[in-house]
Amino acid sequence: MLIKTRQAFRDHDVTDPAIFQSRRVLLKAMGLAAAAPWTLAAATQTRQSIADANAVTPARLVEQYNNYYELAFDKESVAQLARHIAVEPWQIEIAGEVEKPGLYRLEDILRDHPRQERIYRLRCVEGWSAVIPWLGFPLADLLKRAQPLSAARFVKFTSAAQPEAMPKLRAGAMLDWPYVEGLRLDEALHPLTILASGMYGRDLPKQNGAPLRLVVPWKYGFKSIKAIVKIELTRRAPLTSWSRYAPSEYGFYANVNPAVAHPRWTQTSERVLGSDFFTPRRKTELFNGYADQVGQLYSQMDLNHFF
Ligand SMILES: Nc1nc2c(c(=O)[nH]1)N[C@H]1C(S)=C(S)[C@@H](COP(=O)(O)O)O[C@H]1N2
Ligand SMILES: [Mo]
Repeated sequence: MLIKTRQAFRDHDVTDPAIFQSRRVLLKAMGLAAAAPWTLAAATQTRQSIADANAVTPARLVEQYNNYYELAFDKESVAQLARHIAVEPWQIEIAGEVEKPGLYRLEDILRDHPRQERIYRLRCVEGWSAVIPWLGFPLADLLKRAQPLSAARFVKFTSAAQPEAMPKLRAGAMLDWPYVEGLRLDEALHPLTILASGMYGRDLPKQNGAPLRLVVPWKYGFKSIKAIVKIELTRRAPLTSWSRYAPSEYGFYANVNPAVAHPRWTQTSERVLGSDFFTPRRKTELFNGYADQVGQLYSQMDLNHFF
């Protein structure tokens, strides 16, 4: 299925016997397996926990646990700090290898591209994930309007730089600001790739990338750049902020892949946001579960390398 709708997610039965099994092993180790009621409770709870891994994450968690390095390097203070970001008026520059470069007003873009709900899993390279109902439209629709020239092969995205509102920009800390990300043109044109201006049925909170952010669900979260002010079509792969900072840790492609470890930690599993101590970690899937839709894009590529 191309797009996981809210309904499809609820109906999806994802009980995983392997995890069910490991839970019983854990209980056995705790000396509890003999007690039938406990086992039964554990089984029920396990089903519940695994089902939760596919349930939409509560909005409050997604709004209060954020990576936004312009603001802070921890996740808990981002929501408060984000209040100072100015999001009105907002313009997006479309530049580079296009027939129709120019400054586009956000309200015009949103008027011409009605929002659809897309429920995607977001998998951060740090090893956690959340299931988020975005409101957005295919990036392809906007790019096609600007009419890419035949020389265009990549897309470079740039985030807003507002030093008054962004402490880490004032400090010149960590990354080379503004935050820059990029996609190959065919990735950018893929129907799963969206520009989101909302989530959970409302406009995007500032900490989640208002007023407009990218969402590329089969790649690690750092590709999903927030507060976009510029989209440039280029001939060469742009140098992205995280690749520049640590090329061996954050590649340009950054496709979710449980078989390729980050140099400092494994990527085989992830903590589902909202999990408690007893919730098993979720097994990370190749392309974050979207292999059927996007695997074809990488048929020529050695996936055993972290790009
Ligand atoms: N401009 C900008 N965009 C960004 C980031 C950032 O620090 N700055 N962090 C990225 C990372 S690492 C992740 S995991 C996601 C987090 O999105 P969320 O806070 O909406 O969950 O945003 C991505 N987009
Ligand atoms: Mo991330």
